Amino acid sequence: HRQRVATTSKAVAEQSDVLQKNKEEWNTLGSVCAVLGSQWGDEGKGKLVDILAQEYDIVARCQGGANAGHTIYDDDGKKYALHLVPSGILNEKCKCVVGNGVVVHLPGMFEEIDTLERAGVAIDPSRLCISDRAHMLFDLHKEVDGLREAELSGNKIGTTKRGIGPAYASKATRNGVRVGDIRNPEKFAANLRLLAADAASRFPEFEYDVDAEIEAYKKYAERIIPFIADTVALVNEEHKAGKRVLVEGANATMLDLDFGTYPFVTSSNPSLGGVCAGLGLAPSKFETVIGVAKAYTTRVGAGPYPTELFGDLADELREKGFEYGTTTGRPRRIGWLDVVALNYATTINGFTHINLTKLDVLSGLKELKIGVGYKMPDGTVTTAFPGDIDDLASVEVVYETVPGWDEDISGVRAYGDLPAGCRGYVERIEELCGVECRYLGVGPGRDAMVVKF
Ligand code: 2SA
Ligand code: GDP
Ligand code: MG
Repeated sequence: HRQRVATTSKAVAEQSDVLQKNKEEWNTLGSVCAVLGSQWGDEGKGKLVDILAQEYDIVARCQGGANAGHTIYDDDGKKYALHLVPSGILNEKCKCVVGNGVVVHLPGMFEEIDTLERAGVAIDPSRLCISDRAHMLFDLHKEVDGLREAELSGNKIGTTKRGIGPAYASKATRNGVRVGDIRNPEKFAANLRLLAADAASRFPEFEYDVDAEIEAYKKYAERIIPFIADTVALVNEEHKAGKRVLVEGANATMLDLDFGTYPFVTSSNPSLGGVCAGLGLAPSKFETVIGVAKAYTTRVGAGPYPTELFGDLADELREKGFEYGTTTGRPRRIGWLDVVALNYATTINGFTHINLTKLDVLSGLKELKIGVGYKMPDGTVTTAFPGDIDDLASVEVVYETVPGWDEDISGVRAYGDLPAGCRGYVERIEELCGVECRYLGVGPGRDAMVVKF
């Protein structure tokens, strides 16, 4: 896989005029741009952020935690799997910010930093800042995540077991511990003890050595304190000084705590509102919001999924698209593109552009289906995304069938060189969504992006 990516990169490096033109295009995206997932995650946000980071000064994460898994490949085809560290880290000129809305597991973050450093990526406080207001996610939150899932038995959410829900619950209950608290050891220890007591009172089987954890965090404090910053002030001041800010969404709108398929969602708001709340940059500053959408769909974890495919075609696409979780390795569920869901995400986030990814995975299919409506049990057809999962589970999807294409498109870099079937598919999606699919992913590599001029 890596070799294929590297080979493609090398071949395409020669097309420098196309790459140069693309760079100019990235500069038209304005001073603040958000890259957000429009489906159930893993649309390829990390890849686009890594590409755009070349033209941005700050790359910020605003919500979620190490449940996110963003896979990117550098120019040599070397693979990086990022979870908490923003995907701008591979661009030396970029400052990466972990915003106040993120839940931070410090040992996990150190592990990620160590892995990146071993791979030759230098990380110091000039490259990475963590918000003093971000909440800490402790091992106890992971344990509670596991205990809650066990309690649900047949109705599991299918979380990543990274402690995300329990960490946001602590935040909302107002007994959470914030990153800045680590600077005050007494306050930190007292608050962690309260958190542990709270979990122990709820779960009889809860086991946690709070003293050992407090000791461990004394060491973590030394390492993390230089990275802690008032990121609200930092991001706003840098923006005022003319620096460009790129937001890296994590998870996606259909997993949004408010807008997603509740309760089969994550515990943050991956949509644009969560970005503003999780960074402290005003909504009026956002000039572009790019919705990343896979040319088909995938989902990990449980919950209704109207366009889900089963059997040989699902298996074929899973293998061709390498659809396995970046964080947990879980096989992803596979489905056709769902335009009802995509339009809903477009409305919520106000996408100015769409990045349609993984078109290359669909090569070879004779025809493709696009979910364009939901037939309800009473026979009515709706294009509105239902708020209730029982309603969603009962719909029959209305499909439109369009021709596919045979050609391998992974080496194509100019829109006009894509086969007619592929262009037809893209243009039909644009018609149905009313948003231009400006960026088209044709492979996992950094260069494998067609810009539709
Ligand atoms: P959680 O752990 O509380 O956020 O899980 C709640 C739901 O959110 C889904 N979720 C995700 N879905 C897709 N990708 C995610 N990240 C990893 C990746 C997933 C992995 O990039 O591949 O490695 O398995 C992600 N994170 C959370 C989750 O499946 C639940 O449905
Ligand atoms: P994210 O969570 O949205 O950043 O996405 P992930 O990194 O979890 O999953 C997307 C996967 O698809 C990664 O393995 C990417 O390398 C890969 N990918 C991204 N865009 C493309 C594309 O256009 N074609 C192919 N074949 N792979 C892609
Ligand atoms: Mg992912």
